[in-house]
Amino acid sequence: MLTTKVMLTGNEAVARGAWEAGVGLGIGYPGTPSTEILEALSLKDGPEVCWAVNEKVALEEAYGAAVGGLRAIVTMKHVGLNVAADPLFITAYLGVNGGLVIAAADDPGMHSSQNEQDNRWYALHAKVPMLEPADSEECLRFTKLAFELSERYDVPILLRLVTRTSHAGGLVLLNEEMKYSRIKRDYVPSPRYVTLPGNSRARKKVLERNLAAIVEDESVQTLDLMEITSPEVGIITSGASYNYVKEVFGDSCSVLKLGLVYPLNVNRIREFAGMVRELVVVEELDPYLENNIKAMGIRCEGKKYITSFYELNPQIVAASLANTTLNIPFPSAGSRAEPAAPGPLPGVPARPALLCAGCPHRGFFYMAKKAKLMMTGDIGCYSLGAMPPLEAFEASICMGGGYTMAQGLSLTVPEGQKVFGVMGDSTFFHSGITGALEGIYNGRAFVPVVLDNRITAMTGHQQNPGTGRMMNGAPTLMQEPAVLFKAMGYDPVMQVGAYDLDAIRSAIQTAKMASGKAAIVVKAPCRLIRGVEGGSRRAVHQNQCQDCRLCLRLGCPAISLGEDGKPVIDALSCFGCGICQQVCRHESIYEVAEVRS
Ligand SMILES: Cc1ncc(C[n+]2csc(CCOP(=O)(O)OP(=O)(O)O)c2C)c(N)n1
Repeated sequence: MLTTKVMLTGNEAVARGAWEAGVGLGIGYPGTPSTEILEALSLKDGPEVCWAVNEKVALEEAYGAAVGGLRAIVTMKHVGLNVAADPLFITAYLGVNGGLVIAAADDPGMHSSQNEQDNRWYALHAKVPMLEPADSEECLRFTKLAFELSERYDVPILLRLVTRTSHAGGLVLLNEEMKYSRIKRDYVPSPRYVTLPGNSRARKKVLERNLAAIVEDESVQTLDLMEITSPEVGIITSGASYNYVKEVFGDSCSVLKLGLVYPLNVNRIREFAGMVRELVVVEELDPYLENNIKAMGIRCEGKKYITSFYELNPQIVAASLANTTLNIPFPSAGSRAEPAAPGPLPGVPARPALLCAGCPHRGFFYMAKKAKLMMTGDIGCYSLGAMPPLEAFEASICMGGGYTMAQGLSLTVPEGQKVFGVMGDSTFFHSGITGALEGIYNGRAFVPVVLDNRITAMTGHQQNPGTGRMMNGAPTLMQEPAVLFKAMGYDPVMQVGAYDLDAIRSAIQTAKMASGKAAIVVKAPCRLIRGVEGGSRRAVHQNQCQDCRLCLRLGCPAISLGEDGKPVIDALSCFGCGICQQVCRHESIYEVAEVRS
């Protein structure tokens, strides 16, 4: 066998594991830190790989493929599992045919997320076995095994990743001669796939039996690591936290690293607890392992020492256990730093996130603020429209919530006032359409707005139904939010160019006054899409500038104050969108004759 050692991120290794397992379908919705799993899988020959419109759709489609006998992997970020929770709970009851693996990546520390929910509770709650790899090698091995376990125990398997496992690189040994071979089981029609109470009552017993059996499975035993090196302190841990524990303590204390984090192997934990004097649980986020171990009647401590806030690292683990009564030697004394909250490094100025220079979202937000709209927002690049100086909307909750929250708010405002809701194109297709329909159905005083930049920008430019391309680049029907609004009954539906401030102003005005139900689509492609051309760059006539600083209220990173205190436009960052020229009241901003792209 010809093998090579390669460096893969955890996400790439999950993709490789799925490919080696003969996966027939990879499907998901983008979301940091999980996005690159499907992107890596799509580069391989063999499986069908695609972006779905949302996570619920992805899981349901994958489940259909699994029932038909294919192996399928579904990918999403942690909050995606909230969207997919309905089918998740049911698929555990119904059982699978081909292996079904759900790779969901948590984001402790909220590097790129709205919350830091600990998805291990989903496994417990939905009764879906969960594997948690600690590094890239395990990502590959655990993913591969997950498909076998799914088929053997007739349940979907959750693969829990966190930002560090997903994005960190690690060495993986690959069999160079391996070829893709799609696994397909026969489809056997059965009433068991129908969710009716009678079926589910019977299936629940099967599920409980299978959950008990999976813990005893021989191959599952290979997922845990029991390292007995000291009778004093034993640490129970899993996933990324294992790496921090090893970096701090090396072999100076005993460690039980759990690979199967639901259901827990009670006997193994009890055996380990019996071999050490004191038991400590080191885990990121919630006391999931700790609570469960305590519920087994085993004495241990965890959150008494280790914070449940944000991401752990070796420094935090070391500092948290340093000043305790635990008899625990610290081989690496240098790691006893104080825990630090996420934030800028000392001495580095904080730089708030900003929309890019030339971002097509900026003009609408500027005009919305001027029009003093009451507006709710959503999740995407355009979330930054809530930040100073744009400060265009007051609240946002989750994908799709931008429209529905606005409708609730509309019940609280004076008669005649309308509440606007704004979201991006990918978010509109993900879960905005149903909210827009709600607005028509219940006749809310609400105006839906789509900032349509023709791409899923926030997560790195994935295709969506509005781009007219599938994940593999093949053409498909290009969906237009304006057409969908019209079909629902919105009238007038106004589509305006994102860099045309007059058109945006008049669309907002019309929508405010319309007796019918108005909707607005603000359209221009994201300036970072390859091939999108900018306009002529702009510059400031320094002697004509009246220093009113209106242009600075756009929050464009290309515009700053020069040495003489007047605004200057950085020639390299300016995209030539021209909205600064439109807001300038003194004609002090002009086009420089040179085309940039
Ligand atoms: C349920 C859920 N799934 C995925 C994400 C990750 N995510 C955040 S914004 C976004 C897409 C934004 O795209 P779009 O609406 O087109 O706006 P843009 O970033 O292009 O402005 C995604 C996928 C999330 N936050 N929540």
